[in-house]
Amino acid sequence: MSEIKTLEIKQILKKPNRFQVLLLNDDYTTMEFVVVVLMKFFSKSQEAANALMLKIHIEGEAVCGVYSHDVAQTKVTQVIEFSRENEQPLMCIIRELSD
Ligand code: TYC
Repeated sequence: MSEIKTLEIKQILKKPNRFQVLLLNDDYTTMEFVVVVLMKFFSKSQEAANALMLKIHIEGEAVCGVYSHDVAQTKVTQVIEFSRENEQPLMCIIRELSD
């Protein structure tokens, strides 16, 4: 099979890359604020947001959602912007999922 045909087939079969969005723990962001962020940007219920916030607080980080690169980057930008507007140092990062 020609190299071009192989490349075309690979392109068609390629799974779209997925990206985890994580929140990181810190000593200053309030627990209440993290719960608000999880509900507002990651569509978590109050209970799920509370449990996830505590997981981040204890373990240092947690995956809040998995998205396409575009959506993941937008979440990070929105969360960081919203945090700085509210004088919170909360950090949000992207991690590429390896398949
Ligand atoms: N560790 C913070 C505190 O004790 C709470 C916190 C939780 C901060 C999760 C950031 O992503 C975070 N106030």
